[in-house]
Amino acid sequence: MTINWHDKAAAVQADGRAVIDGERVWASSGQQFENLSPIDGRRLGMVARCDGADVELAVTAARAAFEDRRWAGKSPAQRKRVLIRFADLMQQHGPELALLETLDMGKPIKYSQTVDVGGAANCIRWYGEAIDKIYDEIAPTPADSLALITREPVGVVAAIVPWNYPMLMAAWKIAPALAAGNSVVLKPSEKSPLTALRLAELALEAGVPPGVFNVLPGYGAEAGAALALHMDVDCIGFTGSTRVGKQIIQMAGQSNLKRAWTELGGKSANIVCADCPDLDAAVASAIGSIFFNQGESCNAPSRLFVEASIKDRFIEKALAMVPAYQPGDPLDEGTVMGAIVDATQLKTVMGYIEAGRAGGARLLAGGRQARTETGGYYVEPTLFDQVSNDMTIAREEIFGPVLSVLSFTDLQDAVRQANASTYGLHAAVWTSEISKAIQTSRALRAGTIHVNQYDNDDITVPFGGYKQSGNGRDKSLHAFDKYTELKTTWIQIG
Ligand code: TXE
Repeated sequence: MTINWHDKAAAVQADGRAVIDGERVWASSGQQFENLSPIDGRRLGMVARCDGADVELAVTAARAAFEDRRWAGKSPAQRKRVLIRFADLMQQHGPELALLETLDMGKPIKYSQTVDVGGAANCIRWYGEAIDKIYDEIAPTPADSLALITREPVGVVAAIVPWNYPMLMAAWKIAPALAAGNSVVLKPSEKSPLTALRLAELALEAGVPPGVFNVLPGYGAEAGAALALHMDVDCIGFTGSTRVGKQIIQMAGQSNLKRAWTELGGKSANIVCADCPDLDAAVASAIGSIFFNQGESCNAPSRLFVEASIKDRFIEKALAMVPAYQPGDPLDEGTVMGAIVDATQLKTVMGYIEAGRAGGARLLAGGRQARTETGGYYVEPTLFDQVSNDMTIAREEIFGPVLSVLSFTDLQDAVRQANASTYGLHAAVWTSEISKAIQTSRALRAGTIHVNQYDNDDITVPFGGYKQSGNGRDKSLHAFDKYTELKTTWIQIG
């Protein structure tokens, strides 16, 4: 069935009220902010501008829900059933959620449906399914004792998430946190609050008790900081910029030393050796991955290192692919690159393009705004050649559709340059030689190393970074480590 997204979009009336203790409410101050679509600048609705007072209400509700065990006290199998129902409801409401996501942050509707709704629902389902299959431990202590090692929920978890994958990043935090029995207060980005609010309603409908999952839209410096500083929040899971990640950890230390987990920026290196097994696949992946989500991905392979002997051929093939990524109307099913999230981010991206030019890199494609007549924010897919690792565009996270091409003659030197970054989120190497692949993978300091691909992903693998790309890991069973405490109960038996 084909959906007429434009008709549906015209009918959207966004509900920007917070969800606290199971109720849709405006901010207690009465303050609101405007939510504009980056597709065409149109107003989607007004959103509650929550601040410290609302954080107080939400944390109090979350704490009460945790203390009376209305959720934590359910058996893992009971929580599983509710979470699976929640995932089912997300899929049933898939078109609505996808449309909200696309209108709110500008990504193509085709990806909102598959990557965002599909990925987020799968994440909720996966943690729901996992939780009743995890056993606790007994330590190998002396015979006169029995030491139980059990996992308990940490209590009240705050989750602060960004705008690039609003629903998916929310799911990566709330799914393991809720499955483990915690209460959650989620603060979506002020740039993309709509799907998180809808998720909270669907969670209630699925049977997550009121107070267990609260959503507070608002600004970082107001609602976000109040959560990070709150004395009764036990744990905070953050995805966003490295700049704010550092503040989150400081605020945790300044307040109650809440556990602070951060998934931050990246400047991932994609190293293509001359013996790469399939040059066309390497080109398609390098181009597809940097322009996916308009380049607004923390793991985007934004530094491309190509071995000098194949560089000309590589670039020729890459340039042939670039026009396919020309930004289009995000509501058209055929569009593969959409709008940049807002005017601020557009300015940031254009500033980096200017810095690339001024720094001496050679602009091979793009470099300009597009679709300006729409009133939205679009940037052409942009390729810079002759980039060196010390240029601003090779050092700083652009978070836009801009690829920097560097070349190398010595693989060890390429690895050294790849590692010469404050970030360490993802990296890749393309080669036909297995020992070279493994040696390179071992030498690269990043949380995920891709070999002969960049695009594969799965909820079963951890996601997170080395160095200033953050700490802790989202996804996989390892995410439970962040949202549970280990308790030892030592029993004397003789
Ligand atoms: O992120 P912020 P912004 C990078 C990317 C982008 C840049 C700026 O390079 O260009 O960051 O984006 C909340 N206390 N990434 O400004 O500010 C904020 O409200 C508590 C990479 O949008 O880090 C939002 O919910 N919270 C990244 C969240 O933090 C605060 C994804 C992220 O916003 C706060 C996003 C404060 N003082 C941006 N200030 C990735 N790695 O995926 C802000 N927030």
